[in-house]
Amino acid sequence: MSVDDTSPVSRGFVGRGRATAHAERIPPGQHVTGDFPVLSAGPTPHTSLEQWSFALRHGTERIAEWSWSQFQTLKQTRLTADIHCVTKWSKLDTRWEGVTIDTLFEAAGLVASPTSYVMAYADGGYTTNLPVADLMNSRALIATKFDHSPLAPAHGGPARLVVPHLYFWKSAKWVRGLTFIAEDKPGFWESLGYHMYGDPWKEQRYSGD
Ligand SMILES: Nc1nc2c(c(=O)[nH]1)N[C@H]1C(S)=C(S)[C@@H](COP(=O)(O)O)O[C@H]1N2
Ligand SMILES: [Mo]
Repeated sequence: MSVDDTSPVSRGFVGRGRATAHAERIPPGQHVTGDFPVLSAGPTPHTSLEQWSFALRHGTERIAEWSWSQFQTLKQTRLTADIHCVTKWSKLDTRWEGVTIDTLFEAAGLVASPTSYVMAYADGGYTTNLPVADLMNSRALIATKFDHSPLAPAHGGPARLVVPHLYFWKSAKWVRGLTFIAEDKPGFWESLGYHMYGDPWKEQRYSGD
């Protein structure tokens, strides 16, 4: 929506109208921000593209691994979605580009997932647990671009997981791979009391929610 300066309605009115128009897109307890806050539990790691790789692992087995240049040859998919941080900001219509988990599975020759859960792991030691089902059917990306530009290091560049239908802590920045795990177990924030699943529409912020 654009605001016309010659419009007879005041900006305040237009502002409320805009908020109301998006109300059904805002999960309970969230507010919309136009900014893109940076939330990191530690310093931003800087891995060169030459050193970077992305792997699918199962126990000690490496099912597949791609270098940065190999990763670029995989089918690239665009995803526009609303994101929701557990600290209560939501950002609408964020635009990402990268490789879907479906594409990774196909490229790895995986016809079925070896387990029902994965642990995403990242440079700097961050981890987060996810059901494999939540990563399939183009609902998740390993994103290398935001707003048509290479992903900024502070926001997870060179590559981050994006799973917009779950609270944004599940979208691991600086992601380097997925490890298939036989049983669900907590990652970094989940061990510190965050919810194991994190559905923003059910306000699954903390364990017990
Ligand atoms: N590796 C890593 N990934 C992370 C985090 C982190 O601290 N380290 N923070 C998470 C949290 S709590 C949120 S809200 C989002 C923030 O992403 P942003 O900094 O791009 O807004 O990244 C998630 N992914
Ligand atoms: Mo967060």
